Amino acid sequence: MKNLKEELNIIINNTEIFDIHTHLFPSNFKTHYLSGIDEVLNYHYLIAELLTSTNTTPNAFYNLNNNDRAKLIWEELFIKQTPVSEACKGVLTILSSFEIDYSSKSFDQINTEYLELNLSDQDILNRSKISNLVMTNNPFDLEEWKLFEKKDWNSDVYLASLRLDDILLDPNKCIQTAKNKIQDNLNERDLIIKYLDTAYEQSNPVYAAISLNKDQLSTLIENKIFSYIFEWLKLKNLPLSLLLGVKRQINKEFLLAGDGIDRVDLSYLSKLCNKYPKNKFLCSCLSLNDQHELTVIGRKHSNMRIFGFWWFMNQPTLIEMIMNLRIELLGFNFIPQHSDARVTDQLIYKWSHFKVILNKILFSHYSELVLRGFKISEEKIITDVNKLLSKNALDFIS
Ligand code: FIX
Ligand code: ZN
Repeated sequence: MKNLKEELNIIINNTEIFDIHTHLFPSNFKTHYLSGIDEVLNYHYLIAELLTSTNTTPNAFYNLNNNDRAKLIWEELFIKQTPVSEACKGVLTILSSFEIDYSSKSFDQINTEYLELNLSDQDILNRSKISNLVMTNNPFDLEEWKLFEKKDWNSDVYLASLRLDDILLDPNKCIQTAKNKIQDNLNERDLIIKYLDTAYEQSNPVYAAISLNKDQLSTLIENKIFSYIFEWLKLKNLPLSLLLGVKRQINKEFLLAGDGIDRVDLSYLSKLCNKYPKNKFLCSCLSLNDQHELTVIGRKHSNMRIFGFWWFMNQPTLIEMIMNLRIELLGFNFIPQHSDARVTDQLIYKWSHFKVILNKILFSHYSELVLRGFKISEEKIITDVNKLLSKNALDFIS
């Protein structure tokens, strides 16, 4: 075998990716599809950075149109400050990957040059080697759900997931939505299940998902509607993806950029895995505090699979530390990353940044095996990288 680092680089860059959690939509779904440098700059990670590091007030910012917001973020974070945060570096990775020499240009020039690239969503997926991605689809958001009335997009590439947060946040609204659609005299519980059945038939989801704060996690196990949903998920063989530890709107004025971290008690995750041994759970935790316990729980419950570095965890220093921990405790039996992209172009940076870390980590683990006389072949690396970037996710959801 050639130089291990180079070999790893080639294999990692040639392996197709199954992106298990995004907020993306196909380009034909014009009302929800986001792409382009304006949208990239309007990412809520960058908005939070702007609102906490400059004098711009949330009110003044949100009164601007999208293009002016993007311009302001560019001016404040990229020109006046040094764009050193992970989210800022992401923007520069995207621009430099298209060889846009941003240093000598105004924002309008950069924007024009970017638009001239005329990128389709498939161009971006190809560039990032994404074979499939999972969308976040809320069956109780009827505008968004119109996607499934359309047939002009590729449902083999864009896979659905049923996002169920609204059932906890606003059960009455969900029951009313179900009532309007089902037009049947069922009790509330049966209405929801029948509505989910319809949503399942329409969208063919690969999992259902819910994000939870501390209280929501600790009471999920006794939630009446969810006890039926767990039964339904088992019947459908659908995993439930648990996104744990988000505290929504710790700063309401920031809108989508105002969510923070909550302290969850992961013993409830273990309880769920025990109470529903035939159900499958995917899990990602938002706080660094929970990562060790989550990894240990991953060793104790075969019906739970850890995935990704969610949001505030998606920082290179944390990824490196926690991914090493996961490998040390679980081998390669977890799903190391998802993009959480909201703008299609973000796939470029989310995955290229991760690949650099993956290369470094795999190099150190393989080198340790070599020191112990273990033979690392090209085939073995291809198999491992394929597990990490695609197969582990596909196996768990099938
Ligand atoms: O709940 C989620 O799926 C989160 O990923 C989002 O709500 C969050 O706003 C986000 O974009 C994080 O990356
Ligand atoms: Zn998300």
